[in-house]
Amino acid sequence: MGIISRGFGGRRRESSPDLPPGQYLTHDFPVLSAGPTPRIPLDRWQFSIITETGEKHTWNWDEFTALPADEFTVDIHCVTKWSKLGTTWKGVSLDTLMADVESAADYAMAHSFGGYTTNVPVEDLLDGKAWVAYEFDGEPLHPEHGGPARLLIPHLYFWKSAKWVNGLRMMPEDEPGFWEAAGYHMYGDPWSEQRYHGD
Ligand SMILES: Nc1nc2c(c(=O)[nH]1)N[C@H]1C(S)=C(S)[C@@H](COP(=O)(O)O)O[C@H]1N2
Ligand SMILES: [Mo]
Repeated sequence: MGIISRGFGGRRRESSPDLPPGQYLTHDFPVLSAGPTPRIPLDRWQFSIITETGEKHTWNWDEFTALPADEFTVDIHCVTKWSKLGTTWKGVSLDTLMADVESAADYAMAHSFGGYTTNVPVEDLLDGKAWVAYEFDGEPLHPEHGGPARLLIPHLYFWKSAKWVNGLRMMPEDEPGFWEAAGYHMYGDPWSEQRYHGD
């Protein structure tokens, strides 16, 4: 529930206790992409997890969408300061995808069609905290928002939620992904405003 407060000049600004520091509420769904939107036909889509020993687990679209999926409602927070509360998704949890993966690695690099990467600690992927999502608001995820499927890690800034995700590479040591190498924070907790390197 948003709380409406009226600022000087009568401009309405919304705030909410669910809003991390420095964020404002938005009701539309901005599109933020570092490059063009890749179009991936479902018969060429696949998702792979590659462990630190080189073992590879791969799902094609039919195998992936046959896995048990969750419907969940979460808040999302972009480092450019917009937040969107109560977004509803359907996707396969990383717990499900990692169930048969034998790995002792503490970090993972998410990889996307188009070349985007982002790093995340494995513990932030597990215990119901992250999904590979393929529906938004009851409809197939639009390509602009990462369809056919995107990573969703709502408790971290939204740049960690790799659109058009096609795999995870398990890493014993943390390594920066695309934005992290350009100065964004290695972890990205919105509640402690870990926006940039050094925050
Ligand atoms: N593959 C890919 N994933 C990405 C990005 C990107 O440029 N490429 N941008 C990130 C950033 S900075 C944000 S805020 C969100 C934006 O998601 P949206 O376009 O669905 O709002 O996607 C994240 N995932
Ligand atoms: Mo972002």
